[in-house]
Amino acid sequence: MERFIKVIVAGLDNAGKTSILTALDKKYDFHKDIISLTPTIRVEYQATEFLKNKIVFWDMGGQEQYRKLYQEKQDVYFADTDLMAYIIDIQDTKRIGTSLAYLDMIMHNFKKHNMDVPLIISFHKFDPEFRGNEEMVDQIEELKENILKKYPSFKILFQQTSIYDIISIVQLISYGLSVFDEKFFELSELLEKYIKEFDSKSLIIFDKNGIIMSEFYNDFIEPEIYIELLEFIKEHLFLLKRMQEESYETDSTFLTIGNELISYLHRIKLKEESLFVSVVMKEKLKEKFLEKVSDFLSDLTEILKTLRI
Ligand SMILES: Nc1nc2c(ncn2[C@@H]2O[C@H](COP(=O)(O)OP(=O)(O)OP(=O)(O)O)[C@@H](O)[C@H]2O)c(=O)[nH]1
Ligand SMILES: [Mg+2]
Repeated sequence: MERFIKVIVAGLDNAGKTSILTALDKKYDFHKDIISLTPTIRVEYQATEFLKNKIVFWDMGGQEQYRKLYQEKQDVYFADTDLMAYIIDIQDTKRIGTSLAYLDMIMHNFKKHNMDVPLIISFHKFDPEFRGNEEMVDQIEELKENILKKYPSFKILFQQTSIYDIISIVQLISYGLSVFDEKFFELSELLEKYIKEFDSKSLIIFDKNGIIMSEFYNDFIEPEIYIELLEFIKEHLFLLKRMQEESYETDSTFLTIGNELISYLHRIKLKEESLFVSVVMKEKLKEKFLEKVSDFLSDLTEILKTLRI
């Protein structure tokens, strides 16, 4: 049951849409590509795959003349949208009102044509240095409330993103895509169960392109290991790309970076598709993990088999 999924990526000019798509495509070593980006002219298309589906991102250039054009030719641009990622530059405080007005214009089109489009709204350029910034966090909370109130009939998810935090970018698209299959809920329950059994820090299932199908984090992640954990996950994105590109002999590998944590990456082959399990845990729990991992992998495979892959 292959299908095309049309994902509109919209927001004002300079919001960071093309940067997000570039980062998503490359996963690492993309900063030099982002520095040389120029404003998008009308729409650029970028295709990828998620499970058996072909996803086409419509990167909608956000300059004023294009926003007008989209409004005039709504049928061309907004028809058959399966998902919209709307990008708000949270550092461009002066233009947040303009951005909300543009969002409203698009929402108006969806309503007019009875299109029930799920949305993922990203507060972008939420760079790591803003994490503890209360003023910004409060502003984001207020924006979320207002948006939810304004569009009560739409399914809306929110995410904070920054190109300096590649995982936030991967999550943005992953959350959006997970609305397409209810099996993702079962997957999430399984991860919740096993993260407890392993007492691991994170448990993530990636598809072959590094899109997160499901993820779970331990409630207790010590601040001093947080950065290390993210490094491991980044390393896994890198490694799974290599496992895909080169013919890797083994299907699983342990990595050690810091002095407390270790990580495990395992490739599961299903029909023609490869999926990846990423686990980060304390080194001292490795033996316990190895005792249970085969149960986990077989339970997981059972669920994955029922997904449309
Ligand atoms: N600080 C910061 N800057 C970012 C981030 N993402 C993108 N940028 C910068 O924002 C600028 C605009 O990025 P683009 O991706 O070209 O913006 P766009 O939304 O595609 O703009 P249009 O194509 O004109 O609609 C670039 O200079 C990027 O380097 C981010 O997360 N943090
Ligand atoms: Mg652009």
